[in-house]
Amino acid sequence: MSTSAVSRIHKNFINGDWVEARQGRTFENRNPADTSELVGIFPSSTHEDVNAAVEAAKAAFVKWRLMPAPRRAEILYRAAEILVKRKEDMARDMTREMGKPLSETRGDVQEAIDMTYYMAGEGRRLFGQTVPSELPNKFAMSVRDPLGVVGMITPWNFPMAIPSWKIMPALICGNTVVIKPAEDTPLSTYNLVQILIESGLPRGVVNIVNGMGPDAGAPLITHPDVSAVSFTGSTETGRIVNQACAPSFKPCHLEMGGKNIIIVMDDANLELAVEGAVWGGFGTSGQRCTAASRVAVHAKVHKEFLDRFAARVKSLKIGDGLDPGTDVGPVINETQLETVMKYVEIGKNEGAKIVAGGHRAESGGLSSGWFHEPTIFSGVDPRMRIAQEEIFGPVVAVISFSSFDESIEIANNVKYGLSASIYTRNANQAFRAMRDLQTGIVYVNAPTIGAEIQLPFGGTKGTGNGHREAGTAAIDFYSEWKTLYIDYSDRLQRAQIDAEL
Ligand code: UN1
Repeated sequence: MSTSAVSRIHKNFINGDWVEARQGRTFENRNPADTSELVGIFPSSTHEDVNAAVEAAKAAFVKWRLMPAPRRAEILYRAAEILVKRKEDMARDMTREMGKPLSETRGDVQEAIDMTYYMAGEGRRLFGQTVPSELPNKFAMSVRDPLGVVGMITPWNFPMAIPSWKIMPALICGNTVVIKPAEDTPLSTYNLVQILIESGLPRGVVNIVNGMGPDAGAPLITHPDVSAVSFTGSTETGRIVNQACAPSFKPCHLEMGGKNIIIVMDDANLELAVEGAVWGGFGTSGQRCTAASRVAVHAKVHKEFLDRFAARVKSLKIGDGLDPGTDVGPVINETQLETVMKYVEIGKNEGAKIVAGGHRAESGGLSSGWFHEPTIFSGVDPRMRIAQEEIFGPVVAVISFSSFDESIEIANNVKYGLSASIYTRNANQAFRAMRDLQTGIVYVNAPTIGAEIQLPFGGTKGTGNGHREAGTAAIDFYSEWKTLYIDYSDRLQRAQIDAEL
């Protein structure tokens, strides 16, 4: 089945039915590479729709939590199989709705496939602990309980992968879901949930409510029947989500901004470091929370690196992501383009020097999309705003340093802590960097992007609030420990007090 190239009117998905928003309002989803192309029309929901979705998820939880996890897993396995078959169509839809090149949207769908298989496998694990009791004839163990209804708010840059990072672990643990996808990319969440439905997911277990943050997202996170919230997006919005969850102590997982760095030491393989900086800085047009928006280069190799980096970046082809020759697609929307252009001005005013790009890209048929040239600033002081603030666009700040310790200090001296990388051939330096970089993810001789789903994903400081997605770490968020003591001695045994056999 192909959903590509069909402009469709979409609905919310509540309790197994496709329904319009109660107030009948809609919004448009347009292709950022060519805004004359309408990808679809989606409902603009309010608290009434959220209430209906949460009610459905709450009712569905009663049975879903009791379905054995290996049975739940069978649905996920089937979904993964269908995803594999539809990968190309899903990737095309995604490129049309958010712009990144097909090779990358295929990767996004692949990440959802990987996560779905992985979490399906967890259906036969979900390990707890069995430990000896200190008392005789007593059994002690811990098991994982689901939380209930989980509310999810997902971003537009990984519109299938990130919903899968949240939905799949939530489901395998026995939770039910209400998801509000980003208003720029609702179609990819539809495609994912459609596949779960075809795989046999019972009614009400996953519900989609589309719309804007204040109208649909806010009532979701504050709803008393939503037991936990998972949010990926900006640090500013994450703070609002965190505060909204605080009064009721609602568990809340936040995955937020980054100001990730690639450190290039003087002994690095420069060719490799340049390729890493190009992919890390300009993959997804720099719109990854893991994007390498800072590159710190040892003074001894700074000039050579910069020359090569700038030459490579100038040769990148900007265009429609559906065109196989495209390296860099558009940014997501007009607001984001304006933000990028604003930061380019800020960088210039701060005294940094543009060595590649610097402008909106409009010639050669790009004027009807939100394109910006891949842009490099050199001569950047680490305190400048372009070296401190998340831009979320194709702008890289190159900083010079003269010692290993200085590079680590520069790396850590930002308010975010998602991902960092070092290019060096010196094992001692690599291990010191792994120890001292204050980020949730560290790469050696690879760029800051490209995390795999079987390990924890997330960051420190302004990037996160201590939780992680992916791998078994995700299971930790989507389940609650329950500790079980079974005394089969037939007498009162007092822990810490009675010791005799
Ligand atoms: C994101 O940018 O929000 O590690 C997620 C990576 C991808 C995921 C990025 N696997 O770059």
